[in-house]
Amino acid sequence: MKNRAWWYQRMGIFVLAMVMIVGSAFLGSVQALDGVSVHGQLRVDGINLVDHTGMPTTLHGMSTHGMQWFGKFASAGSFRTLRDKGANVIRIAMYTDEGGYISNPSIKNTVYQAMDAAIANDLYVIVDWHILHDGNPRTHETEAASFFDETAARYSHTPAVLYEICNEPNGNVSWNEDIKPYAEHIIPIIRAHAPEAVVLVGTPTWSQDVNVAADSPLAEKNVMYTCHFYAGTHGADLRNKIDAARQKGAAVFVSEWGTSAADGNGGPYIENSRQWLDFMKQRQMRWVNWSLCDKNESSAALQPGASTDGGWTDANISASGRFVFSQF
Ligand code: IDC
Repeated sequence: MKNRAWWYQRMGIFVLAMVMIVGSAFLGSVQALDGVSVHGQLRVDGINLVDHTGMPTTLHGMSTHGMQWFGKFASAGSFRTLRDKGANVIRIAMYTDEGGYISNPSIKNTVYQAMDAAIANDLYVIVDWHILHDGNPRTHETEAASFFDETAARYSHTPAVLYEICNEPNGNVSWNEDIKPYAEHIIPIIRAHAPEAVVLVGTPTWSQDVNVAADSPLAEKNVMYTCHFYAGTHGADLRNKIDAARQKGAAVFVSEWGTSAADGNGGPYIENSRQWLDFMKQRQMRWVNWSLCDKNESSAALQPGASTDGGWTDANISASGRFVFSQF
């Protein structure tokens, strides 16, 4: 004969097991539904990115490598795989230089296909005007104006798109003389079609001097200033700049970071990366990682030869990719 206490204990175990099963199924579905259909139009509230209900919302996902080289990885299959792993944003890096848009404007068609594939997977998508060796955004300002006019008109119907108007200003470039006037020209062009779109603005020194932008912020609403870091190169000094900018009221977004050193190689520096991720998590900030490609460099998330259509096994994913995907 089992006594009453025995039956109570069994019932307790059964109820606990049911709670755990139902709970984990629920959490799993929340994670998979962290996309545009849940959060809708994002906006900037103080220093935070919030969703259509006003809830602080974090974007976390991958940046493509240069679309002119690795555009094939920006496919519906890869994006579905990333989404299933928990990502909710994709950044499409359209280089201006190095065989990108300036010499080959038809690259925009590959970019639009990639944006459509991300949107079809319920992902947010950042369209990135990827200046790099052309360090001053004014160098190709005319082309930027026409690209963003066309792109914002094309995507005005969806809350999925964020506009990153200059990847990394660098060299002889000033916030007040170059980047800010450039942003004041480009943002209204975007807003004419997509009045509520969130716009990400690069900062001097390869998008590190967010504190400089914070001293002279843009008057426009729904703007975030970008900070980029590479875990093998940047540490506490750059984190302090982010805190200084936020204390001045500037919203900061990490639209690119790598587990490697700043040249895209070395490492991956997993412990330094963890410090950065903890720092961001504590501030309800998240990130976009460089990069979704199979190039033989340590910042690449995939191993050479990985499928361009997703469905990767562990063997197809690099050390960096395994760490980053586990952090979505
Ligand atoms: C790097 C790529 C590398 C490519 C190089 C030049 O990883 O394969 O040869 O650009 O095009 C950035 C830039 C990003 C860089 C990356 C790593 O935004 O374009 O990619 N990086 O160097 N800023 C800091 C680091």
